[in-house]
Amino acid sequence: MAEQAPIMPGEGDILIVVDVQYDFLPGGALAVPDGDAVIAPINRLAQAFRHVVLTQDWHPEGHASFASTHPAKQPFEMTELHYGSQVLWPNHCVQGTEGAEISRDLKIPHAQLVIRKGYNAGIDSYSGFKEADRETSTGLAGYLKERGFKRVFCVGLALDFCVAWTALDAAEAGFETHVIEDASRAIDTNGSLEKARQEMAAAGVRMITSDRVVGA
Ligand code: VGL
Ligand code: ZN
Repeated sequence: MAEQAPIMPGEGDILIVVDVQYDFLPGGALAVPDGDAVIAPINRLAQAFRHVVLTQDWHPEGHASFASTHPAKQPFEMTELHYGSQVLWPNHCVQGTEGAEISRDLKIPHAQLVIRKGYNAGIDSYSGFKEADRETSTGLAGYLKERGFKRVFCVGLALDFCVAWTALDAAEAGFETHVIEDASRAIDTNGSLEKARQEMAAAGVRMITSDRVVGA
């Protein structure tokens, strides 16, 4: 197979660092297996990108995605909310708590925007672009378009939820979209990783590794 062409990040490219928050890191309320392995590659990638945006999962107490909000439900079970089926999670990323903070081990002082999501009590938001009702927008697509970005590179936690949904919405919004696998880790509950991979492939999202990125 021919070697894949190197990627040289430029003015039209944005790195989106998804949800690298203490609750998704080892010891956190919804720790992603091996989650802290994303930090070193993300820090290297961020050096190669002039333009970086961070997302931050940011739920009010009693959020509809928390199992504790629903009588007799356990984390990782499913329920039906007004917009469709929803995985129920342990309480995580509650606004203003330590667990909701973005890891201080990320070294990205040049990040240009932090987009918070999941702040509506009744709607989850895996995606940095659109909430789980698939209607409520965070404004990120408009922001990226107004600034003229053409290619989106997604990394972070978790590959099968917030990274995948962010990438799917980036592709749908018309960006050429890449997910950098070695800078992401998955939760992988009930087949979620395989499903996310299939959906991303079908949507034309390109899975790459950070060694393709010049300067990372
Ligand atoms: C996430 C589950 C619930 C994520 C956020 O960042 O992937 N997963 N909230
Ligand atoms: Zn969440």
